[in-house]
Amino acid sequence: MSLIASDHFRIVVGLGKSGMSLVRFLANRGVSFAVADTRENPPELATLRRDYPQVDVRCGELDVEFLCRADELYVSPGLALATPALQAAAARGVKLSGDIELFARNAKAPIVAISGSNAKSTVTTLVGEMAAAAGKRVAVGGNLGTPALDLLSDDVELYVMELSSFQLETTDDLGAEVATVLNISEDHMDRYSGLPAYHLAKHRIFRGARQVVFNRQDALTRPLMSEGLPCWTFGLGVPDFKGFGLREENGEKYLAFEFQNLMPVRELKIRGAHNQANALAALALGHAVGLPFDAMLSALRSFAGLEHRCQWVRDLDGVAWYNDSKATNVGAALAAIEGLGADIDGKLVLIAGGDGKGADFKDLRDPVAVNCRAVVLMGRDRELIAQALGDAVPLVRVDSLDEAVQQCRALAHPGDAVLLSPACASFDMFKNYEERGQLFARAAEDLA
Ligand code: UMA
Ligand code: ADP
Repeated sequence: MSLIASDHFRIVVGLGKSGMSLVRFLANRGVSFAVADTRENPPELATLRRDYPQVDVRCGELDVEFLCRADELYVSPGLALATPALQAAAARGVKLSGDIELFARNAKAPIVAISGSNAKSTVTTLVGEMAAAAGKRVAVGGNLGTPALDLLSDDVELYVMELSSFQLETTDDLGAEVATVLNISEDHMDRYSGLPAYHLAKHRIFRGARQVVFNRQDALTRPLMSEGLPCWTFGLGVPDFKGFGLREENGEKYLAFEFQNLMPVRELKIRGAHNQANALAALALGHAVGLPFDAMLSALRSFAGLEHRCQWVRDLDGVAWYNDSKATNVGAALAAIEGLGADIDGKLVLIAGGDGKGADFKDLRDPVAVNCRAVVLMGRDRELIAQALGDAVPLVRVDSLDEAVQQCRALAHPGDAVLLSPACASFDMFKNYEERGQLFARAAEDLA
């Protein structure tokens, strides 16, 4: 049974990947709906017109009267709920919802739900690989990759979902088997009034959860109301009851659960303290849903990390080049600067800048002063970063990524590493972070 009333009229607002998944879901269940998008030519318009020519679609400025014909609006995570037309419709009694709420109402298998400012994709992928190694029929997606509704199937035994704060804003009752917020640092400040509002959105992930996982090193990840729920924890310190952490024995560092060593840290292919935390988080989530340790550890041993996350590109004249294009906020760039900075003999030459999404860059100053030889700045918000860094290290301004790569070649000494870790979104100069990372890697590979 599909848990969706068929006598109501819906409007899908936003015709990107998640909007199109909503269209398929609603059409397959015979629900009547229309589509709206503020863009004149939304990405999935041609697909919609080809596959569902009968669906009424309105492009351009949202029309409140049109929206008010619906009982419920399914709003894309790309559109702020504060959009005046959406608020006007809500004020007239139209319910605002989203694809994840519908997914949760219709999923028949347990859900592992993962949010956080950083590491979501890495941990989601890891838990998915652990479940597959344990022989589970697992579906992995959400903010990462396949939209949630496209994953729904009676064959699935476990859903592993990466969820963004935008998706959670329209989700009232997720009902996950286990939910986590991995870490919280400033991101998307162009969509939120401040950190408290962003924190509240993230914490909606715990609604209806049967178990929770939180980060012992980040108080903001603790669920506000978890009394009575089984709580598992992770962190880089020595673990205690129900905790995952690190233990040292005979000079060897181990991933550990409670009082038991699980696996030497050196067997992980993914590098840096932040990735040890990610491995521990994945173990905690997998353990909560009953995955056996042997399968989880074998998945951990073979996981080489995701593209664009502190990914090694090449060595040239004693300088290593790393692509961390996915560092779209300050917290992610800090993890890379501190993690990689501690791992190399020399210094970092950092490429930063882009669309800062309203962030405050001041936390970059001290780690940059300690770890960097120079910073090459590009993109729309490069002057905001320059102001935050002050005279910590030499700053070089450039107008293109190619120019940035040339400058890094000239600035780096043998033993140094060049790191693209922009602390910003890419949309001011590139299609997305993948394109930025690919162009960087190509330019670095082309250096003779
Ligand atoms: N937009 C409009 N008008 C609209 C609708 C969207 O101008 O009516 C614009 C907005 O600027 C928006 C952009 O289009 O940012 C994309 O919106 P969309 O509705 O076309 O997005 P989808 O293709 O459905 O992609 C969304 C997620 N995008 C966002 O949350 C911005 C994808 O996450 C997600 O993979 C996909 O659903 C499937 O679930 C991407 C992302 O950048 C990877 N997420 C952010 C992040 O990870 O930081 C949260
Ligand atoms: P998300 O899906 O939340 O963006 P990713 O796994 O794609 O997370 O990683 C995004 C960025 O965050 C990468 O640049 C990566 O180096 C950095 N990162 C990974 N793990 C952590 C962590 N535990 N804390 C802070 N930053 C991290």
